[in-house]
Amino acid sequence: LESFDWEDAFRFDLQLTEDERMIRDSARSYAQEKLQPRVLEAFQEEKTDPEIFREMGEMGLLGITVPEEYGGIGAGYVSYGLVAREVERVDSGYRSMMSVQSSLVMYPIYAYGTEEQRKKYLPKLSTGEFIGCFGLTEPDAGSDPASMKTVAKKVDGGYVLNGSKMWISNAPIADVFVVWAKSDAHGGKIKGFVLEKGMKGLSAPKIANKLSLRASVTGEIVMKDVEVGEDALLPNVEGLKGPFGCLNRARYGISWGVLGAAEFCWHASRQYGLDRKQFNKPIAGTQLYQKKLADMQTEITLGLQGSLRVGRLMDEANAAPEMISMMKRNNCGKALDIARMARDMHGGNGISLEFQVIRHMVNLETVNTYEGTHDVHALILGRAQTGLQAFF
Ligand code: TGC
Ligand code: FAD
Repeated sequence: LESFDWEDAFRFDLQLTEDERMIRDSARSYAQEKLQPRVLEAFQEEKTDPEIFREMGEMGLLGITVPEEYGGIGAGYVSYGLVAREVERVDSGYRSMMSVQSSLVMYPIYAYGTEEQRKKYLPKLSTGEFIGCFGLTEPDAGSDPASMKTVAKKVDGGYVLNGSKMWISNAPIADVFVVWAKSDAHGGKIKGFVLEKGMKGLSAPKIANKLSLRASVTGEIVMKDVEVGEDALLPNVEGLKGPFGCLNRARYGISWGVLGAAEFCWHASRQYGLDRKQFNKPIAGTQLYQKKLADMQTEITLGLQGSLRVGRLMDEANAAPEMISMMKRNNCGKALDIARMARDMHGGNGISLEFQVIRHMVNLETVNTYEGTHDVHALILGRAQTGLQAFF
């Protein structure tokens, strides 16, 4: 029998193409060399450096599945997942910044926009010159986005938007706002609009004092009689399947990203257990400690195989949203368990910023909630196998 690599139990690397490994390695170098050194301060001070978008753009990490003519690199969804894993190995907030820009702003403009909209926004979003945000959630419409109150009223030459969005990643520093509203000109159906910073009546106040995802800025979007031209409408989609088409991609990326955070926690716990002695021996030499390490290794290994499988199906255009729900739910839940375990295994040191596991732990609380909570994805999977919806 061949040897066992504890870090790569199922020889994951052998399942990747050379291009995928190259993209993964360059994302890893960027994340470790440029993001890791600033994350402790960013998290502690609750500061988001907009320059990170420029850097990610330069590294080709924004909108990597978008074709080259619009500034992407036309890579596949496995590559996108690998990048998310490397960025989130440092911090879920940095992966959030990247995935909102890529899946929730560039993707809808590419998939639902006109040629003019693509040319106007995508190249600048891909370099990070423009920062984007995605407004679906509202104060009274989170898990149930169909109950949104934001409206777009048809007027001569365009629309007037009114409403407010809540918990929006990147909003306070955004130049481009993809906002979903019920449009009277479309029978009250949900339509997407692209708004720009500086429009009269548009503001995006920061939500301060988050105790999770502190390196990624979050805000509201307030729209008071915001007038836009016809050219702000994303014409090629209608109804909830518009925002969900974007969420499928972002949720899939999250299923990879959280495993990066989990791997950080696992590796840190292993090393800590080898270095830390109690009762005259390394704590990694105790049975309970090793059981926890074995659980971490197993869940991460299985989670990676699941996300890789879904990624391959996405690249073959043969993936169903329920597959993504399964991997988003499983991997977020498992990563959160792993981070909580890592926090415990570090003892008192586990609560300090310096050892980092508690930062991952509190971040993953958000990731388990946004893009469909753990329980909402259970209901999606329950509906798919019983034919009975249990949302209400
Ligand atoms: P339902 O009746 O299920 O569907 C309504 C219409 O939408 C279509 N659809 C989908 N299309 C594509 N992909 C999917 N995954 C889809 N899911 C549904 C569906 O076919 C239908 O189309 P049509 O043409 O028949 O009208 O809708 P519902 O109202 O019963 O939905 C229930 C539920 C719970 C499944 C759904 O609303 C849900 O997933 N809720 C969670 C909300 C959510 O994920 N919000 C995310 C906000 S964005 C965010 O969190 C960004 S954080 C980013 C970061 O910082 O990284
Ligand atoms: P609720 O929907 O009120 O849920 C509260 C609890 O009730 C949860 O446990 C949930 O599982 C449960 N629940 C709800 N409905 C049911 C049901 N039918 N059956 C059983 N249990 C149920 N949104 C955006 O649009 N864009 C963004 O960029 C964005 N970024 C975010 C960044 C951060 C830091 C955070 C925290 C959130 C962000 N969100 C964003 C919002 C996020 O998607 C919502 O918080 C999420 O969808 C949950 O909605 P809610 O907070 O209203 O919770």
